[in-house]
Formats: sequence, structure tokens, C-alpha cells
Amino acid sequence: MAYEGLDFYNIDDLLTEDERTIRDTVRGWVSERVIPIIEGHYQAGTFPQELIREMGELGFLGANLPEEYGCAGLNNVCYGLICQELERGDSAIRSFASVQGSLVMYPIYAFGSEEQKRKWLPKLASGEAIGCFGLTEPDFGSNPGGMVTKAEDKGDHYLLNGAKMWITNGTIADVAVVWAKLDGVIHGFIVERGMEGFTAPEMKGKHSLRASITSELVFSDVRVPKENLLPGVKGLRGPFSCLNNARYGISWGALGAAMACFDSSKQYALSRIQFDKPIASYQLVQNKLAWMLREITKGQLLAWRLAKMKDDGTLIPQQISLAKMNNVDIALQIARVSRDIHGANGILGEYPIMRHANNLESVFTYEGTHDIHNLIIGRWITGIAAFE
Ligand code: TGC
Ligand code: FAD
Repeated sequence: MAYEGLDFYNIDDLLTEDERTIRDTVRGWVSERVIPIIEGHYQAGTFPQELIREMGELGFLGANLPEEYGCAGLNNVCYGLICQELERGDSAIRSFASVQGSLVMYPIYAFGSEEQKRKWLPKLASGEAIGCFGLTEPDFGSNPGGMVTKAEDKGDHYLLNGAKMWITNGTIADVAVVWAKLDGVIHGFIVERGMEGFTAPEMKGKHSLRASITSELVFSDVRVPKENLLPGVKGLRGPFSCLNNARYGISWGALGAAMACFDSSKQYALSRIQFDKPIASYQLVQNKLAWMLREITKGQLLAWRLAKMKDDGTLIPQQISLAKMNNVDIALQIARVSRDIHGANGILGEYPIMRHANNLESVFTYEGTHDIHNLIIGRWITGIAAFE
């Protein structure tokens, strides 16, 4: 039976025909190309690289950036729906698209020179080139302002030294947008694969996002040409502006994972017989399903409203924080309850549940931990920063 999603509050009525068509295209692609192979990649700890060019051809990469640079030029509802459907497949697939589009293409588009845009955006949009985003360091995760990676002005080039950690796509990336301090102020640099002194070893041993590549980035006296500095921004506003876009996409993406867990739970509960009846006939199980539906429906309304405000240009970062923290939180809880409904079968790769639950542990932490988003909202309410 084809996957139909969950739409208890007729949110489809709020979408245009084009938006629904795009959602259905991504949904069909995920059913056909991602779901049959993703568990194998998860078990093997590999990313399905053959999907990258397909995602490019279908317009999933940098989907909300302008057509002028080879992108699809879609609105933010479409971008959100793409994230939702990709993450129904696996958080690794949405992560790939988030990093490529929101964290690599966006800063080049928003802060890059015209030459940088022409050189990188079409290749990144088509999937011919792969990008990564280096902000986090071993000792500076939630507090990236403390970073120690630094660039020195050497006249005709910058000399880059330092290390980044937990970088999605790092090992396979052709280009890294790296944030480093130049005279104590954070700037963005385009570091290219093959530059002498730049290595990106893969991090192994993850129990979460196993179908995603996560890497260190090591810079040892890397000579970065002057023209590779992103000229349009300095300070933390640069990386945080990228995070606004990626966090926005995650708000939608987490719903995709939650909807996959709900769908599997409903089917399982209807077919699993215990004490001579389907477990779906017991009040306790119905309570769990009703709670999932309730939380997903609220999350969908948050995401849709967020998209409208983003398209109107009225969205503030604190509103993104609310949706990111809420939707990831409920998705993670739904995945855990879903595991319970599936009983022992819930731990098997035959069902997507444990994979989503484990992935969502990372999503809860990356792009600002749950509590960092609490503190961002707390600062907005009180005017008092409680980070330190
Ligand atoms: P703070 O003093 O608040 O701000 C410093 C400057 O930045 C500006 N700013 C923003 N600008 C645009 N958008 C935002 N959301 C912004 N938030 C702050 C701010 O106006 C200020 O500008 P200026 O011109 O006055 O200097 O900075 P802080 O150091 O106190 O930091 C506050 C805090 C904790 C909220 C922040 O550091 C934070 O968000 N930490 C979390 C770090 C994080 O999210 N890292 C994510 C790394 S990337 C990643 O995880 C990718 S996973 C991808 C995947 O695989 O999908
Ligand atoms: P910490 O900052 O050490 O936090 C640990 C705990 O302390 C958390 O519970 C946190 O909420 C809490 N805490 C921290 N500060 C405070 C405070 N002031 N008040 C109260 N509680 C606090 N980064 C990139 O730059 N690029 C990427 O592509 C990328 N991809 C990632 C992929 C994966 C799979 C993962 C797991 C991470 C990725 N990250 C990436 C890194 C991610 O953004 C960081 O892990 C995240 O920002 C948190 O940093 P940390 O892990 O160092 O945790």
C-alpha cells in the first residue's frame, strides 16, 4: 500500500497544487529510491552516494535558492515539504540536503562574491559537487564563538590552522565552508578538497545517523587564496544566518520521521494479535496512537505557519528555535513510543523505528541542542541571556 502521510487537520487544503505536487514527487522518490536501501546503508555505516545526483536533478539541493544559479527557486513551503519527505526516508538523507543547501549553498549565495556564486552554486545544485559546513570544534559545540581555528593574513593568501569536528559530509566534500577567526573576528572561508594541509578523516563508531558521513576537518598550514574569503559577512551572524535556514528545514524534517513511526505503529497495532485481539483494540494502545496524532498535527501547524512567515520575511530566529526544539522533541518521543508499540519487533531493522529513534538523538543535539533553543527563547522572553 502506498504511503499516504498523515493529515488530520486537512493541511493539504493550505497547500497550493504545485506544493502538493512537489511533496508527492519527493514522497514517491523516497518510497522508490530511499526506503528499499536505507536500512542496509544504516547497518553498513555508509551513505548512498548514488542518490546525490538524482537529488540534484530533481531540484532538492538548495531548492529555495534562485533559478539564476541552477537552483529550483521554490518557496519555503516547498523546501519544508522536501525536508519532511526526505526525513521520512532517513535523517541522513535530509541532513545531506540541509547541509548542501542551507549550510553551504546559502552562505555562498548570501555572502559570496559573484565569482564564488557562479563557480560553486550550479555544481552544488546539481550534485556534481558536495559541500560541508565547519563550525563546531572539539571544545566548542554550543558555544562556537569560542572557536580557536584561525586564519592569518599572509599578504597574497590566508594561512588556516585548526580543527573542526562532527562535520556532516566532510570526508566526501569537494568544498568546505569553514568558519575561522581572522584577527579575532569570525569569517567564512571556502576551503577546497586537495588544498595542501587539509584532511577530512571520517568519524567511526556512531550509533546514530549511521547512514550519514560525519568527519573531522583538520587544517595544518592550509594556504587559502584571498579570493576564497566570503566577503559579505563577519562575526557570528554569518554562521547563525545559515543555521536559521537549516533549523527551519529540520522543523519540517522531524515531522517526516515522526509520521513514518506513526504509520508503522498504526499498521502494526492493527495486525498484531495478543489475547485474541489486535493490540489496536486496547485503550492503552489507542491512547498512544491518539497522542502521536495529536503531537504530529500540532507540529504540522507550527511548520506550516513558520513557512508562511519565512516567505513573508517576518520570521524571527526565536520562532525557528521553538519549532526546531518542539518538532524534534515530539518526533523523538514518538519514535520511542512507537518502539514500544512494536514490542520486540521494534528493535529490528525490518521496521524503521529504531533507526529513526537513534537518528533523532543526533537531530535533538545538532543545529543547537534542545536546551540551547530553550535558552534562546528564554532570552527572548526575559531579555536576559542565561548561556553563561
Ligand atoms: P549572540 O551574542 O547571541 O550573537 C552573536 C551575533 O550573532 C547574531 N545572531 C544571529 N544572527 C542571525 N541569526 C541568528 N539566529 C542569530 N543569533 C545570533 C547576533 O545578533 C550577534 O550579532 P552582532 O552583529 O551583534 O555580533 O551569540 P552567543 O555567542 O551568545 O551565542 C548564543 C547561542 C548559544 C544561542 C549560539 O551560540 C548558538 O546557537 N549555539 C548553538 C550552536 C549550533 O547551533 N551549532 C550548529 C553547528 S552546525 C550543525 O549542527 C549542522 S548539523 C547539519 C546536519 O547534518 O543536518
Ligand atoms: P555541548 O555544547 O558540549 O553540550 C553538551 C550538553 O550541555 C547539552 O545538553 C547542552 O544542551 C548542554 N549545554 C551546553 N551549554 C549550555 C548552557 N550554556 N546552559 C545549559 N546547558 C548547556 N557541526 C557543524 O559545524 N557542522 C556539521 O555538519 C555538523 N554535523 C553534525 C552531525 C552529527 C551527527 C552530530 C551529532 C553533530 C553535528 N554537528 C555539526 C555538531 C553539533 O552542532 C554539536 O554537536 C552541537 O552544537 C552541540 O555541541 P556539543 O556536541 O559540543 O555539545
